[in-house]
Amino acid sequence: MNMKLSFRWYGEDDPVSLRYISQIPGMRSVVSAIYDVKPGEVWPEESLKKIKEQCEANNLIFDIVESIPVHEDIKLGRNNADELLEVYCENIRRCAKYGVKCVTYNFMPVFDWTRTQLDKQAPDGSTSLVMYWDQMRGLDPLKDDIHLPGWDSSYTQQQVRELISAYGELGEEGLWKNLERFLTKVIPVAEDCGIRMAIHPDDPPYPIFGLPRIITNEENLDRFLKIVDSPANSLCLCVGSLGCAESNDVVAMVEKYAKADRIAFMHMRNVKIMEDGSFEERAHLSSCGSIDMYKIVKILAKNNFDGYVRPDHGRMIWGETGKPGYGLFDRALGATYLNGLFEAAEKEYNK
Ligand code: DNO
Repeated sequence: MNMKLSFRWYGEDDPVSLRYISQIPGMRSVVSAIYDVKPGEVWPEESLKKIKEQCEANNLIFDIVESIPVHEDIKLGRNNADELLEVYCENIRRCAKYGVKCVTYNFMPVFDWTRTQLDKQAPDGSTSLVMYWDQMRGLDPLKDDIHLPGWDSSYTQQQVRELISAYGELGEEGLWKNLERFLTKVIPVAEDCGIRMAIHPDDPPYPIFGLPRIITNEENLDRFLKIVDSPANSLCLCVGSLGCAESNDVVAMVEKYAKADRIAFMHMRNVKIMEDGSFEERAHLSSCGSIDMYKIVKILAKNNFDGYVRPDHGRMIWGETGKPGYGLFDRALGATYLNGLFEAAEKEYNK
């Protein structure tokens, strides 16, 4: 196959073992990161070496990192941003030294993905992550002491308040400016060491709590790609993140950016958009959600996509417990489904 099938692994504490991951048919690459180092610190080489060796011992390749987190002070353009950018570049060099070819990151202020419930039960007894507006409305992180799933729980309520007001002052254009500074510094380093940087879209792709969110739609993705016009400055095209806003035509986006060779990594997950704009994460199959997975895979195959693909969040099924979205069973089913779609599409288009 052209595409490189991968699976996210959270390191030795992950209840899903590399051995089990290696038993999934067609599995090639492991997506991981160094989790015991704070954003803004250098990743120890021994830790990278260890993951590489553990993967190799299981016949897997550690060549994709998700994520090297971007420190809030870089996003806010604070005085220490240059120093932190130096550390970021050093981490890219170190990853490259141990065989990494693609690094995923995001530029979301304060919070990564936002959901209101991690274990919403479907009629069949499976559970998944959801974002319901009825649960979301009325929450105000400036007033209430709330911690939504997906947020960095190491912030105190006071720190969250300060960050939110700092981003309020910065605004969208300020965030763009700091992203530009990040890319201008980081992309040449990535180019030099053969790494493609893949930005993850904001999830969900609209402002939450008045925080600026900029990696959200086609217009903004175009703007992002133009800042540094190089394959090293690419997208992690997460169909579930972009696809949970009805206004985004994800299929058209995949087509445009695959043609331009600006997708380094595909996150494949299905979501069902509800009438009021809420959404539920669903099984990977097209028929289970709002996204046509087969159309997307056909477009990738037509464009000879040879980047990384991973089955993104799965439901919890068959009594499995573990990290919400990141169990073994449903993601393995997702992988198998994707293998089927890709085999069919690649044979069709690459005769
Ligand atoms: C959610 C993930 C994100 C992603 C980061 C990339 O499950 O897709 O947390 O890893 O946004 O930096």
